[in-house]
Amino acid sequence: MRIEQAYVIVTAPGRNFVTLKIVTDEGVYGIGDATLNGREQAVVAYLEEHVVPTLIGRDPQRIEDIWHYLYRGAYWRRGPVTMSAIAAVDMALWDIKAKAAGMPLYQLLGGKSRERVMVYGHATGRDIDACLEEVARHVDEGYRAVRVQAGVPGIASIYGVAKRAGERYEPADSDVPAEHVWSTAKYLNHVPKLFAAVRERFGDDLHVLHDVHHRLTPIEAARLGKEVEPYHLFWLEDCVPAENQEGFRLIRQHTTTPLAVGEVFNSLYDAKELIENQWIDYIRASLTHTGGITHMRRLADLAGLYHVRTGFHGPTDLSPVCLGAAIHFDTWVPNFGVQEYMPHDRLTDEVFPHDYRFEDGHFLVGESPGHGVDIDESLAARYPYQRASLPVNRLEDGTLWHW
Ligand code: CS2
Ligand code: MG
Repeated sequence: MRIEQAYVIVTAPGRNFVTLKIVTDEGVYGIGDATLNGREQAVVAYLEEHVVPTLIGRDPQRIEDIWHYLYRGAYWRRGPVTMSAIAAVDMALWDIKAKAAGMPLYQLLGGKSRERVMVYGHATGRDIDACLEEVARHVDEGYRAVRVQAGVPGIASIYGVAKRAGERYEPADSDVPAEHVWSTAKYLNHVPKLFAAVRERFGDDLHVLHDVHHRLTPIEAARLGKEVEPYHLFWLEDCVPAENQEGFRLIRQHTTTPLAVGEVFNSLYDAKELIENQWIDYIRASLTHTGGITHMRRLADLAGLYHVRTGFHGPTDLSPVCLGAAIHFDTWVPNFGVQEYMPHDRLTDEVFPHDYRFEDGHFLVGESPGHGVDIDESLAARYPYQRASLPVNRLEDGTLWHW
């Protein structure tokens, strides 16, 4: 089998998605997700200029060799653009291998470790009451785990909270980055009240999660972790920026609230100290941004040695291709924790037909050969790329801060 053709498809059925399609001389093809929110065109150029020309004529069954060829052959290792491009190739090649074998991807990985994959949904509201209504809606829809984010009095707009009631929050929503104003003091005073209200109304059984979006320092994160301990969070996510992995040592010394991190990571090396020192409980990387299935299974295996479980990133800005492949991975991986789920809109689901199913707070993996997600290219062509950007935060005195 040889790779005959490879090309990139950019489509924006509501938001941008970058898909790599690899076609073989035997007619079998595979697709991979290369979407890097707000930086999509950088990955398109990387793939078209530097990756696709090197793939033509290669044996697509040699996934491991092609991964190392692209990783080492670039000389410039790692980084989100490089690793998203490699991931798209990797995902497409696993899709091809599984189709050629006539098996769903999870079988090639080692078979089922579980019958279904627990997900967490997103409840957001401008204030605590509105947020509780959203949590209630998720519980009614069968979710066992819900991420809870609410507006904070005195902060006009918060990334991670929907702008209007009933709407979902959209990570990248403006042509150039919007600038929000942030107050750590107001936030820290408010979050424990939110979780007290959640436990009061929904009792102890619901898994509740919270995302800090990298906005605290380690000692502030330690305070938050301690103060929400009575409400038994499933996890506290991205409580500090993780470039300095040592920061988690300090947080860990102070709190038993489980910690999750990793959605901006792009390689195992970003997480190595965090895992080996047992400073975290969940690794949140995604197949798309972290080198695909080949690299993520190394990361998951390392994590498993240290009791760290997976909790893959699953926002709307990763395409159904990534989500579909992740559900196969989650079905197999022994140290699974939870899968994030922000449902794609109807149009996106039409552009990317798939065989995974959401039922009763869980995903059920499909049985069709490959990762079970396809792309309708003629429909995709109707929705051209539209630039969109993630926001930034400034402190009240104007200092540029994290999201
Ligand atoms: C969020 C994401 O899903 C999450 O936990 O942090 O919405 C994230 O901000 C976006 O994927 C960024 O593109
Ligand atoms: Mg997050």
